[in-house]
Amino acid sequence: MRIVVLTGGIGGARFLVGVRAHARQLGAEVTAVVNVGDDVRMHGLQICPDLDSVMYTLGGAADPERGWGRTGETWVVKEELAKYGAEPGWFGLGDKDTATHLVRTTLLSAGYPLSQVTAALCDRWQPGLTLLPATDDRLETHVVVDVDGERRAIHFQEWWVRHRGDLPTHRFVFVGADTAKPAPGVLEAIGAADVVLLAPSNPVVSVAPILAVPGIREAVADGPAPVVGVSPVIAGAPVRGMADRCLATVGVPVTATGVGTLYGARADGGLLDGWLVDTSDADTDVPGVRTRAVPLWMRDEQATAAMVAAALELAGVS
Ligand code: GDP
Ligand code: FO1
Ligand code: CA
Repeated sequence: MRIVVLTGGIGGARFLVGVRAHARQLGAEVTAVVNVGDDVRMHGLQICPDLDSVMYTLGGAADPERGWGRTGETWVVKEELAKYGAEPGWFGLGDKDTATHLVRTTLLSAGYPLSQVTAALCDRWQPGLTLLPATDDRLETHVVVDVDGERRAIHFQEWWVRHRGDLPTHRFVFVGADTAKPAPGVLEAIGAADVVLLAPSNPVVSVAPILAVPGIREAVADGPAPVVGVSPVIAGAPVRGMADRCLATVGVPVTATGVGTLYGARADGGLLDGWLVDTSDADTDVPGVRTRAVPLWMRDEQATAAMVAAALELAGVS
């Protein structure tokens, strides 16, 4: 069996731990198509937060408290940058993490595409599945906000990390998406999949930028594989992060029904055949979509693998 997962960073990474565990039992192959909209160049280094969250988590090296960056991290480079007054001071690059960005930036500068660079980094981390960036092209999420009485577009990281989303926010723009091409292997994996899963990732700033790459949404919506999404919202709240602020910006209720309706039914031009929600959201109703309620707290690998088993059953491929 071939499983494709569209995913963001921390939430998606935790989900993939369960996907990998269940896939091992089935002898299935997994491809994760990862958001690159969070990517940013800082201090001359190319940083890919969602790819790295997934790579470190599956490699057993992610900091469990923060969810991003490395376990056992030190911050000498950050402190030295601060002593130079180097901006941006609000974004922390750990020493171990910096080595990843140095290797990535060197390979990108030598002309290798991000997909090949990601594969090279994964040689070290052995994530146990194929990690593909949604695109090798530049695609950055920018956020249109009011700041100091002025309307401006700022980089997603400035919105998320510096301002914690706490600004009057009008919209998200996926800069470069119009002309981006799916990375090599993305359309092939979706076309050959037995099932496509939407991870319980932030639908607005993790999954939407993947789908904004021309060809990816179409490949999922019109492809042969059943599509099942897993709700990132439980009992009207995002489990962690700022999905509530993001959903409010695009006018979607912070409920499992709201997010399911945002993705929509395949039969009505949307994406979903099935929508997996938490037992506390058993009343979820998304027209045209089969809904099932199971516990969706990703407490540990076993609980998450059980979610994945339920998603495959809902897809009719278990
Ligand atoms: P990010 O890119 O690092 O923000 O991570 P993702 O976009 O992949 O995932 C973030 C989302 O994961 C959050 O909006 C949460 O709603 C969701 N999430 C985190 N933990 C859980 C969990 O245990 N269960 C479910 N269903 N969703 C979760
Ligand atoms: N998140 C923070 O809240 N503060 C940081 O200083 C920070 C630095 C950082 C460096 C590298 C990296 O890969 C991720 C980093 N993150 C940081 C997390 C990340 O920016 C966000 O959680 C995501 O982009 C949202 O998915
Ligand atoms: Ca992200």
